[in-house]
Amino acid sequence: WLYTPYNIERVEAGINNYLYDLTNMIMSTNTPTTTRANHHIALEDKHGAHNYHPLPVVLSEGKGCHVWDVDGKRYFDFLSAYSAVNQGHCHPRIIDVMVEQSRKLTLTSRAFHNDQLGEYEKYLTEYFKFDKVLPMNTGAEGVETAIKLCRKWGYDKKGIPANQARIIVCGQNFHGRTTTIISFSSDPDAKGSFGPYTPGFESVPYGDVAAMRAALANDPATIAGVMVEPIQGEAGVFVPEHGYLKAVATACREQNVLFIADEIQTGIGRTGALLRVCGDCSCGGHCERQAETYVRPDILILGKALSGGTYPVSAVLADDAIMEVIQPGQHGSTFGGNPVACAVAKEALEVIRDEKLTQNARELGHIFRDEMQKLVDTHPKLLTLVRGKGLLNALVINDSPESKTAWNFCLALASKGLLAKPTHGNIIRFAPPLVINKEQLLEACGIIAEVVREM
Ligand code: IF1
Repeated sequence: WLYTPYNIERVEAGINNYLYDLTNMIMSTNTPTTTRANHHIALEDKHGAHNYHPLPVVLSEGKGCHVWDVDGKRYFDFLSAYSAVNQGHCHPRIIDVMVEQSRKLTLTSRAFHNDQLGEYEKYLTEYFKFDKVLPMNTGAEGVETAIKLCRKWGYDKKGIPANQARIIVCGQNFHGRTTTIISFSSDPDAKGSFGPYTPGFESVPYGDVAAMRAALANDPATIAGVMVEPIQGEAGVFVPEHGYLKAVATACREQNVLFIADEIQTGIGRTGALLRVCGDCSCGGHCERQAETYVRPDILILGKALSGGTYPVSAVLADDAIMEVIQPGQHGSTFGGNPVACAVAKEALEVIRDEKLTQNARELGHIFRDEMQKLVDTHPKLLTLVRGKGLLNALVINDSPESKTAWNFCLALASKGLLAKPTHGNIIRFAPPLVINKEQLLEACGIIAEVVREM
């Protein structure tokens, strides 16, 4: 086992790691990073735009729920590229399909047909039980697509007067970073100084059914849609009260308004359900059991894990009565629906099903929150609470959002071999790949507990 090429690399990397640590000690640089890591960080700093503030870790390999840095140090990945690598890093089945398809045909544009698109569209629409899909690449493009589709439906089908269509969104939302999407953001960093903004959006507090009903009662003839995240990720993993999504969807139906679910982060098993709108079930909303809580969105947006984090693939799903409003020339993308994306996404969804990753997320989610709750109970000075669903969870640090406590917590976690990132200053999101097993999860919980005790 030790002498497989893979492990020999590991041993070599370990020796390098030791040598670099030694160099650092001798030079007393006093930085948490090694010379090799610093080299990469300095390059980014000099030549890249400073639009991110990453943890000082430079990764070069990934497998399953682990990643390795340039010095061969192994970490648990508890961010999963913001829930894009649900299937685990470099899943062999997905990589094989990607390589195989890349050798045959990568891009045709939609000016011609390709032999992967139709198969994928059939598979995806059957998997999520919608009539049609419109394939795109990034999550933000998926959201833009849903907005255009919703507005056009509003004009063509609902009869909203030209340029009057409105879409209701929620406060503290995160739907992406295009100029239209940031127009309805409440985050000053995401939105500030990027105006003028796209009109036609109105925001109501998240989780507040009465506020949503009031917004929908105000001139409903000009409202085309309501767009929500079933759990707000960026806001700090805010789980709305049981029944919220159903109540919003019902209010939408009463006013002939489309209910749009942005499941880019919550979808594809992450929260212990195939889609979060299914409630606590993995049926995809097609069993009787969940009838009271299940919500079938009129428009469903998927991204991130749709490719298992190997390739940007997003999708907008809807039934014929909605999707038919989009005609040739009205929307598209050079790369949307390309053969590699189609082959990869189909395999990525098969992996979710074959490896029962939704169920795993649900079961391990309970264990994780139980373990974290023990820490919250025993360390109330440091920890406020744990919340989440499935393997999308957050630990709230008992300090102000301006404090450095959560950041320092994450640095300490990284030094012990676990990667997570603070959001909104004092919240730490924990979202490992869904392929993590119970033993690994408990080991990771042990690392978190160690840091809690030390802090
Ligand atoms: C970044 C957060 C996660 C999303 C939902 C659309 C998109 C996203 C619900 C756009 C993207 C990302 C982007 C990433 C940070 C990240 C994020 F912290 F900002 F909120 F995941 F938690 N809808 N989320 O969460 O998808 O265009 O990026 O493919 O660095 O901006 P995209």
